[in-house]
Amino acid sequence: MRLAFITGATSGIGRATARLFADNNINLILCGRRQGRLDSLKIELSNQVSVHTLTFDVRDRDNVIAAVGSLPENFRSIDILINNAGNAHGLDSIQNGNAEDWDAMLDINVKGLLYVTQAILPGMIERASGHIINIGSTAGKEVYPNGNVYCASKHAVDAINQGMRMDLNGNGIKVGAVNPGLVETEFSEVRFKGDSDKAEKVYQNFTPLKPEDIADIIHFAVTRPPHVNIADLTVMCLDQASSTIVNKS
Ligand code: NDP
Ligand code: 8X3
Repeated sequence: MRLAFITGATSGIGRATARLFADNNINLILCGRRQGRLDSLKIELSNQVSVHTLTFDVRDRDNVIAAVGSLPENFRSIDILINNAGNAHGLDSIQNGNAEDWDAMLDINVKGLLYVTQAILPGMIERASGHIINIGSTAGKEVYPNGNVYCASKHAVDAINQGMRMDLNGNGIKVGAVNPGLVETEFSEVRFKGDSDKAEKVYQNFTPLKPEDIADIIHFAVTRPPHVNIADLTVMCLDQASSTIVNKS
């Protein structure tokens, strides 16, 4: 059985991926900051697969290293890394932007992804085997008004995904990105700092993607034959044509 390490498993895309992987006999290391949610998910999925949880903030490099270093022997051979933890913080013009939001997005979405990857890669390189999936976004392919720094963080994920694939070429490790458009998760709740009305409006009057849709695509990517690597995949709901064009009629 393969073993997957999923960051941001407490919610949305990460949690849906954990559930689908469990349904398909992939053992799990589930990560996030909310210990209670990790505990519940472990209870839910432990009758299907082996589950280990790690509670850490991806922004804290020492914690990332300590968490990965604390893995028990039977959870050390990680086959799949899903670099999913991330969020938008705020939706403001550059002139009205909040520097703390900028720090959060760059520290979590970009530096956190790098810290986790750096902690896990040595084992994959040693075994000459592994699969890394970076969760980017349509915001990493185009910029939308007031999306400035979130879009920059996801453009960075796009660049890192390409760079990782080049640098790891010849090491037996697959690297690819899945770039979703609008997915109804806690994403907008976080972006709007708990303003549920504002968050709900983002997904009203059209049918957005569900986290399970993205989990399905991630599972497709990790079940291709050994010689096939999904390098870069963008997915939107039927009603979305770009970041700013969404059919809400
Ligand atoms: P959610 O808010 O539902 O989930 C975000 C996950 O990231 C949570 O499990 C959260 O766990 C984790 N996370 C956030 N900050 C940290 C941190 N500092 N340290 C560790 N874990 C953290 O959002 P989504 O599921 O939608 O987002 C998942 C990924 O998908 C993100 O990278 C996002 O940018 C991307 N994405 C989302 C889209 C959407 O429309 N929803 C579209 C395109 C991409 P916890 O709070 O427990 O730490
Ligand atoms: C999430 C999609 O359009 O809200 O990455 O930025 S969007």
